Amino acid sequence: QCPLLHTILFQRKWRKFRRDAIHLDISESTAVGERFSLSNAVDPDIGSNSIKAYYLSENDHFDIEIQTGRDGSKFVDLILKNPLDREKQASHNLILTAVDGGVPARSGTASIIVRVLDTNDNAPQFYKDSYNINLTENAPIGRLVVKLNATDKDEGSNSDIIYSYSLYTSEKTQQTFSLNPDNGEIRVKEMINYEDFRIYHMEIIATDKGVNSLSGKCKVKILLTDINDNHPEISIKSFSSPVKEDVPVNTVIALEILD
Ligand SMILES: [Ca+2]
Ligand SMILES: [Ca+2]
Ligand SMILES: [Ca+2]
Ligand SMILES: [Ca+2]
Repeated sequence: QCPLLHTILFQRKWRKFRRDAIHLDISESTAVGERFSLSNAVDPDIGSNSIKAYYLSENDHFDIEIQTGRDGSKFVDLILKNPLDREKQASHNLILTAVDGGVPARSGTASIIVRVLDTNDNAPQFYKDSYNINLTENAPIGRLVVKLNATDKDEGSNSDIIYSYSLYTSEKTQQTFSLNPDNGEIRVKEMINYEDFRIYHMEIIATDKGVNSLSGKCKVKILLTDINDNHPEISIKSFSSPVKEDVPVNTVIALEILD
């Protein structure tokens, strides 16, 4: 049989809904049981009075429920039967089929495109819980120590992150190392000296900019490594009795070397 003729026959038999696609925006936090009207999807040519049944394509999240009005017309609602998760599936494509009571029965289909809207239900997460970083003392001011990177599975401002020191981070540490709130870069802010202080502990918080903001934490330990930057100090001990004038050359008086 001619494929083109077959297609034409097929199109005649299958009537169309008023709209080919129904677009619904549904928040991922929508409660199970919530309903969304699909009634205006029906083609007036079929006539809601004559519709006998609706069918929804098989899926994990939605059901339909049909209600009959006083005049016998049928209304169809889409009902959420399982919670949505935008981070797992951001859109759902369903097919709604309406069948009328004629002989032979006529039917039509419309696609339902559900876009899942984001809510802030994921906290920012650092790649690791803790970082140990070795840093040579006397590193120049402005030197990058580490760039932290936290990610957030949500969308838009729900996933935009601000970095900050937690209260656990001492003032001295905060004075010595700067933290860029926008990009998570930690840089040397003050002269660092191994002989003064060897380990800095910090805790960084990543907070998202969502309405009910969520946050994640990580610990950073900066260990200074020594370089030989101290000249030996020489002190000459004084004796109770002065050195005699006629002391022979090469006699050791007293030397103490401190480093
Ligand atoms: Ca989610
Ligand atoms: Ca978030
Ligand atoms: Ca989300
Ligand atoms: Ca040193």
